[in-house]
Amino acid sequence: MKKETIDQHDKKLDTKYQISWCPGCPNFRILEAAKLAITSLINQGYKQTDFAMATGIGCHGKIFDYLNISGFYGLHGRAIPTAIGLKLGNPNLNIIAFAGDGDTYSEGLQHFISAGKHNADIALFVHDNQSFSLTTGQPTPTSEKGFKNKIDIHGEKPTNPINPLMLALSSGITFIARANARDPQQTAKIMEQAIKHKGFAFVEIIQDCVVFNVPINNRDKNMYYLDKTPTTKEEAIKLIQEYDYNIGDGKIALGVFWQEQRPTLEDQFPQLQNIIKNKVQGWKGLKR
Ligand SMILES: Cc1ncc(C[n+]2csc(CCOP(=O)(O)OP(=O)(O)O)c2C)c(N)n1
Repeated sequence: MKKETIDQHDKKLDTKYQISWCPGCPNFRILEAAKLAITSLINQGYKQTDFAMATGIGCHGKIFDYLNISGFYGLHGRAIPTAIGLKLGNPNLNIIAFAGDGDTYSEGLQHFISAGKHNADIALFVHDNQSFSLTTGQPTPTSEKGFKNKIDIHGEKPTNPINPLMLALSSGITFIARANARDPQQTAKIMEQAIKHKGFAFVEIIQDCVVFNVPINNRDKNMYYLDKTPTTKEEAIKLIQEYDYNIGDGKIALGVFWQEQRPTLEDQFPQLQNIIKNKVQGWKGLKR
């Protein structure tokens, strides 16, 4: 990971819309991290128009209005296929999917697993507040056991949460990382690495929910950054399993847990190679 940090984001990335997230919501910091990551890439020669996003529906999805890059405000659970569609439409774009934990691990679960298999060259940033927050706090697959809510029969989630990083590893995802929303500088660096990764890059962003999942707030004391990316799956699994997504005193590792290179989805489309090689804008540049 690079040492330098960027303090200020490029103001071109701001929009005129008033932000309607709750005061204190870490989504503000995820937005800031995304702006810092894109600013850093712009400083390295990328253009603002080289990026596009797809979002799901939820509190996280509102980022579509606050980040000035092109994109598609998609459907709940469908940020990943929407992002893949954008990539296949113009493979020269760097596509970012912003999604919620409900979006990704509940309604959109199948897309997450198959994206791992196909290895489309997109980056997925999951705002994991362990709750369906826009719809007022129903449990998602990552909500902790005992999560108090209005839909479980006894008012509490009876089952253990899934560990999305384990799922990512077993789905063959080629870049797997975890970040802390409260630390935009480090999150930006991880996002930057994810965007540069050739293949499907998944960044799980641990996020508090200041209204509907208060017990998970303030876990920073349990978090630490990995010094280096594990080189074996055994090592990666050991670190991933330190945190089981229940509330406890266990350590929560942050950083890149896994990275490997495999042919991407786009590599398998002969039609796309001309577009990629000649950097033409999308399919209209195709010679028929
Ligand atoms: C197909 C579909 N199913 C369900 C909904 C209802 N819905 C809208 S937002 C939302 C919760 C989003 O939760 P999550 O993805 O975790 O994002 P958060 O609000 O926590 O950021 C749900 C269930 C919907 N809009 N569309």
